[in-house]
Amino acid sequence: MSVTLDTIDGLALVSLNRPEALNALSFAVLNELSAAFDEVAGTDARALVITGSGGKAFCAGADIKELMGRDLVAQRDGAELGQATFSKLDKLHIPSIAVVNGYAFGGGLELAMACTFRIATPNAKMGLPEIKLGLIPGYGGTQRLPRLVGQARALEIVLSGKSIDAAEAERIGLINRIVEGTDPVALGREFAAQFVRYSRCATLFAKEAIQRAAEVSLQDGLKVEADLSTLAFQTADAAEGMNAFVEKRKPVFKDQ
Ligand code: DAK
Repeated sequence: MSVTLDTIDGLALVSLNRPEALNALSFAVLNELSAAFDEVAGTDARALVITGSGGKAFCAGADIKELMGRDLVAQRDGAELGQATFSKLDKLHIPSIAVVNGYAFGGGLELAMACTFRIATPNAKMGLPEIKLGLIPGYGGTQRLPRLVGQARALEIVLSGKSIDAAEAERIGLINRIVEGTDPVALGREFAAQFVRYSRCATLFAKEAIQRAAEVSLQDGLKVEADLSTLAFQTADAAEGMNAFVEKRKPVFKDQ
């Protein structure tokens, strides 16, 4: 298996374990990731952390050697598999964090961009170099990158195929922050600690409302917010949170 799924302290941990190929995404790896995301969706994990093993790469992209020589129908199926897998990740009810501790190119950056958050070590290098292979991104990169960094920067990154470092990625909003350390799991857990204690219901509603902002008009987005914020008031966790404030104690959320 090139993908492992573990649980530590209520966090789901997905690791890419193909260091000899810099964790490149073969179709087998994509299928394993898809199954892992299904499994995570069925657990009560409060967040998902994704890491790449080997210390050199988060993921060097689609497996170039495997992509070669496939016919048009197989390529189309491949693009749909990659997109569907990353959409599953994007739509998980819990936040996900990609820990980019080295290279994240092509499909590797597309995987990271489908996560709710991206953190990176100072040595990280990111890019969508498909143009250098005569290709364009096929696993969501042309759609998620402009939503994160704006159209002009996305065009520059995709049309040049250039690699950008962690400092630049942070500056343009491609990553949330640079983190220092050698244990990617520990870095992911530390980042997740700031939100895992809150109600899963409120977390889900907030994530859903903000993600919808990128897809709908302001008017429709405000309606989504009105609906979801009203729904949040109906939860037991909202009653607990407000009671705890009035009673000057810490809330105990039960995800209900
Ligand atoms: N695929 C397959 N193998 C890879 C790989 C990749 N993406 N990246 C690295 N490897 C393998 C290398 O071939 C090498 O294997 P051996 O030769 O030892 O057997 C091993 O990993 C170590 O790599 P290097 O020797 O190259 O290591 P370096 O430190 O020298 O260089 C590097 C690291 C990350 C700069 C370099 O490996 C590199 O440039 N890798 C390729 C990065 C890349 O171009 N990624 C984007 C791929 S395109 C689709 C449409 C589009 C796409 C997919 C599907 N459909 C319509 C279906 C495109 C997606 C992409 O991601």
